Amino acid sequence: MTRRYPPVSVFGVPTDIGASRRGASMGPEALRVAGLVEALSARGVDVEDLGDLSGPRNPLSPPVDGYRHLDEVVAWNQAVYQRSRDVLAQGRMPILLGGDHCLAIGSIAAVAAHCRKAGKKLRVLWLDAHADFNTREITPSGNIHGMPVACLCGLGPDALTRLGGEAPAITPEQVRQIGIRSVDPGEKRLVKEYGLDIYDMRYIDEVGMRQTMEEVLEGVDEATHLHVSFDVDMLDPAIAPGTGTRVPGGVNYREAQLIMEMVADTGRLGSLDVVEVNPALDRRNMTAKLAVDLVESLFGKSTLMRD
Ligand code: B3U
Ligand code: MN
Ligand code: MN
Repeated sequence: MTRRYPPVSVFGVPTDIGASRRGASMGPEALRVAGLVEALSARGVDVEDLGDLSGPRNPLSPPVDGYRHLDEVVAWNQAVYQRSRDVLAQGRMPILLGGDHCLAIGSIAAVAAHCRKAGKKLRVLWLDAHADFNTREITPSGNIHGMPVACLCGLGPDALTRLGGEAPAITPEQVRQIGIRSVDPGEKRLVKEYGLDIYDMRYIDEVGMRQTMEEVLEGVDEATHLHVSFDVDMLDPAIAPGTGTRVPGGVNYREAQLIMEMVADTGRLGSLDVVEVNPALDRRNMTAKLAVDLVESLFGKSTLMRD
């Protein structure tokens, strides 16, 4: 059986505004150079590349009231929100090439608004080494790429929590986090308080990736829209060194492939972010190439039975 995928619109969001190390702004080109668009079209996907969004430059300022570069982060996310909604309204699947992870505030707010309108159930798979659930009170850095899940769940400044008008955009029950292994002390308390469903590395070690993904995907049905927010720092730094906040002990190659294959098998992938690729820290574009390899699996490449 050949699985049919909806048409895809890829766009780049070349910024590192939410991070403290520069370089993720080069991520979109690195992913293109690694052949992302060609790989999708080789899978038979109808894919267009809309080019890059633009936004303010990184002023490299210190945090103000707990947030670094809030105005600039808002400007980028307004652009991401609008472009994502436009793509979804055309019946196409947005694939956002980051850029740092603060951009998921705009993309997921747009997907949530789209799902509400279309009567779809949204589930967000957050693939990351970090929980990204900080707030201005507890952040160790002021970096907003450590806050997107909290903002989406309504914890944060109005300009980010209300991008789509309503707040919160999503509830913690809609989120499954996979690959987590670095959570700050205050953040730990907050994820417990909000009941986030976290499949951390210890859990993956103990039960294996197959059972983890079965649990992650439990209840997904025809009415479900799956949004995958893929921070490449979920991967072990040995195979993915090109990212700003590397944490040892990450997801290995086979486990990462299985995540993507099991998502592909559901046939419910509706939108995707690929974020935190930092070519300045990479070796021969290997992190971008691996990300492309994994995106191919998300589109059914290695699922022999369904090809
Ligand atoms: N939790 C830390 C580090 C971090 C979060 N996300 C990334 N790094 N990429 C923070 O600064 O919030
Ligand atoms: Mn992240
Ligand atoms: Mn991360």
